[in-house]
Amino acid sequence: MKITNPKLIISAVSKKQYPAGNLSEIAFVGRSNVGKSSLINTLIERNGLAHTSGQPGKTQTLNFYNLDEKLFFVDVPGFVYAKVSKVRREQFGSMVYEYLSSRDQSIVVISLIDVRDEPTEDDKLMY
Ligand SMILES: Nc1nc2c(ncn2[C@@H]2O[C@H](COP(=O)(O)OP(=O)(O)O)[C@@H](O)[C@H]2O)c(=O)[nH]1
Ligand SMILES: [Mg+2]
Repeated sequence: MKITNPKLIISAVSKKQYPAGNLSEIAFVGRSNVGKSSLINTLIERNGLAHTSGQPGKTQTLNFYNLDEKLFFVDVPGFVYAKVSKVRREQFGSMVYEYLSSRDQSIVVISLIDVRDEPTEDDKLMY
């Protein structure tokens, strides 16, 4: 299926900002820098739509991409980012938890893990 019109609808930080409607969602989760945004760009064939970075922790919001009004891709913030404070990490954690536990539409969650390392404690927790 070729996507012709992918659009970033919202960068959300809380539940009330999630898009309305009942389109299904595919959420990409995994630690910072594992390649979530790069994978999204590759799948929808749009370089640079989802921002990628060599710096971990760039995406700090839940980014909802509407794909031709058919479904959403959700770029979920990396749940580990050593350089941010513990408080900030806990905020990320609760934002991700709120999203995964409160959405009514069907969600497929794709959990990305770096094959060069063993799954981390955070990878296991996310799983
Ligand atoms: N070697 C390698 N680098 C990748 C791959 N996917 C992404 N990257 C690089 O890893 C960095 C982080 O990617 P990004 O998509 O921003 O990760 P995110 O934080 O999970 O969204 C960027 O510099 C990418 O160019 C991959 O499959 N192989
Ligand atoms: Mg990213």
